[in-house]
Amino acid sequence: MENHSLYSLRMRAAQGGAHECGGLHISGGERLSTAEDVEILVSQLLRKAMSHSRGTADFISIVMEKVDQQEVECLSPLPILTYDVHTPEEGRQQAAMLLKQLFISDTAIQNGLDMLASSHNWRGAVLLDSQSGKRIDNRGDRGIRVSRMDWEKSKYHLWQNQYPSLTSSRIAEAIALATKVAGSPYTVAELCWSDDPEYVTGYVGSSEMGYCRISHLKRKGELSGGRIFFVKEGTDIESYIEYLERKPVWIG
Ligand code: WAQ
Ligand code: MG
Ligand code: MG
Ligand code: MG
Repeated sequence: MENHSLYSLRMRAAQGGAHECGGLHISGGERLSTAEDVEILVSQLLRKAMSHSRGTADFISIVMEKVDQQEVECLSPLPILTYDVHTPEEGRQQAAMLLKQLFISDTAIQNGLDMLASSHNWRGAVLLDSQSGKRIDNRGDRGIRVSRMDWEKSKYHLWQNQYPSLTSSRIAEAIALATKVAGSPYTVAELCWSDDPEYVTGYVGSSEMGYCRISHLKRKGELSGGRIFFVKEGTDIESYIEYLERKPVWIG
């Protein structure tokens, strides 16, 4: 008999011991998988953990959990825009302009940019109130890890044909994450750049403006990077986090 179950796969890798023992975050990944694809996706996650520009992992955890099919939601990928800038300073100015257009306060924008610029060992995202600019989660460096989202395979192939220049697993993962995050009515916007030293492109994501890629948000070689979610005032934080961590979403 065919197995139509769905599984959530989550990987996290660190160096110098597990994250909770003070290890440096190397890599993470989350996939949503049909039963027949589980082995392939687990080996992709392992490969990601074991060949990473942030360093060699000596702790890798992969967790697999069955997901309730009834809860799955489908979201169309955010539309893509690219801003070509020449320096990280120009890139951060562009990011600030986009965030301002979404009515995020100057204080919140500045706090978000400062926190990302000085981050070096974040595993998940930080939640900021989009008006006061105050941090509203209490997860420390662990942050909130958005999980249970992935591209629907056939839809991804169609999307790839439309955007042949954006074919990389990194971009696919970022769009899936940004789409799920923007899918909550409590998200005003997301600001992201990678913590991988060689990757300097980041984005501002929102349901209003889409996935706005910015070619430079940091200098090559820097280890800073992470994600800030700017959240509406008065959001019920617990149910927002429950959506981010637990709600299964197909992108396509
Ligand atoms: N949930 C929450 N935060 C996450 C997650 C997640 N599932 N995955 C990563 N992060 C946070 C965490 O703090 C990481 O350290 C940080 O983001 C960066 O993750 O060209 O590659 O996987 O369009 O290094 C964006 C631009 C690339 C792509 C982002 O991020 C493009 C990237 P990375
Ligand atoms: Mg990633
Ligand atoms: Mg939204
Ligand atoms: Mg990274």
